[in-house]
Amino acid sequence: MGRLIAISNRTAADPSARAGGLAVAVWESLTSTGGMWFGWSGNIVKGEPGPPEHITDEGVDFVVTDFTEAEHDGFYLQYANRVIWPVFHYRVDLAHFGDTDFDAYEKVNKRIADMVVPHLEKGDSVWVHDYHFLLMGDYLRKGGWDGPIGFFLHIPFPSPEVFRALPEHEQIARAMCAFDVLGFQSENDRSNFVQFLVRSCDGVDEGDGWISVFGRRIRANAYPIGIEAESFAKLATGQRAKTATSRIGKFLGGRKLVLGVDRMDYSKGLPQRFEAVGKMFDNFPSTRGRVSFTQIAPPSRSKVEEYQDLRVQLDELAGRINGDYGDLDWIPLRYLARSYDRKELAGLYRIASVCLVTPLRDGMNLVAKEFVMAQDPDDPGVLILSQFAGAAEQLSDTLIVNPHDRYHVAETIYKALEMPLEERQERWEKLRRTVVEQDISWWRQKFLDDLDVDTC
Ligand code: ADQ
Repeated sequence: MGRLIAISNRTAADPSARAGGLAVAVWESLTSTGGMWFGWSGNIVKGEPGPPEHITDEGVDFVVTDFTEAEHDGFYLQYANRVIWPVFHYRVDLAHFGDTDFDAYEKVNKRIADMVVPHLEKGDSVWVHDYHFLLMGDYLRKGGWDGPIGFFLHIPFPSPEVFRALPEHEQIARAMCAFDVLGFQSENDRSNFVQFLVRSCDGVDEGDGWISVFGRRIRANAYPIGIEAESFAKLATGQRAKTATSRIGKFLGGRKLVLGVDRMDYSKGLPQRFEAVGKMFDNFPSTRGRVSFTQIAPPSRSKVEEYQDLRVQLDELAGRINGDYGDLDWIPLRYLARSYDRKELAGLYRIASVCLVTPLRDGMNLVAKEFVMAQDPDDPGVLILSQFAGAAEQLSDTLIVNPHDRYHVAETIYKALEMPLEERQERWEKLRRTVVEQDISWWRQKFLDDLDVDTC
């Protein structure tokens, strides 16, 4: 059985990063096959970085490197997060196409590839993660590696027209075809990628995921990422969850909770969501004083200007909505710019009558799946899901909305709040089954089977 070699920007070398689903899935694969995990240490250094640090934990060898200030800025903050992230989320208007950032992106991809190649042995399979490393396959090949390389994109792949807005799209597409198996979150993303190859690169779609392009045969498929479904359900009835439920219960005082949980990111559609909630209080006066909306949104990438602007916009909107609708004994909209422990989140999901997952674009969105698993089967809440989240392909039995249509979102929240118990249970049972069947282990296995990695 060959080893699995993982490459991602952040690794689970830091035990606190191990709680997330992805870290768990990759970790499980590595401990079962034996393997290595390469990435960034999380440190930024002045001057040249020292030699990579080796850490061994439970049979997994981590090799992590520091970034220089120039790498962290050009590769991470600029090209990855101010070019690829906005363009792949259909926000070309927010992209900053600098002169030198792609150079930094190329150099970091090459430097990490050069760090990996000497460790590779015959029989190994490489699994590269996410938009930071779109060029990694090409550099591994140039470094002499001809064994299998898989790639999984956690964010959307945009439509060909939008992808073409990226000045370096040709180089990126060609480099991506050095991977053997390319995994996308949804059929929609997969089809965008394949359409680009067929229309712009003379690729031939041979069916069943196979594509001939640039003299190679590669596979592109949808592998929707899942969560650790059963264990998340257990968290929702644990002590820590109950404490969180009782704390928010005191605040609610019998009112119904409408909940949002997101990283503070412009892709998540938070201003549009706040406005829709305002519209609901406006158009459905019976909800006033009876319903409270709480949005949990820890700031992320706060060194990037667009994220700072979003924070200001949300602060203003929250103030305005509370000013317009609030009363002496009622706060219509609460917005908590901090993160909570997963166990506490599970409790909040469980007590919520409605969860709003309304991104303008999202690769998958795991909050939607976590909310489903946290519900009480005797009295499940209702998930309202954006048609632009990858999760909408799997969770089509829930209430699906266009997040730009504030009136319709407002109406849907009202409909969810009024939904009879029987309908809520029927819908929830279908969602639960999907989330349990297509959990994180299912996702990992499906991908690694296609990459032909033998795991036990
Ligand atoms: P993200 O954009 O980070 O992930 P998401 O899928 O929703 O988005 O995952 C967020 C995770 O962070 C969830 O597990 C959630 O519980 C947690 N989280 C969110 N807000 C939190 C808060 N306030 N406090 C504590 N925890 C919080 C990227 C892509 C997604 C894709 C995932 C996985 O953008 O589309 O689903 O990767 O592939």
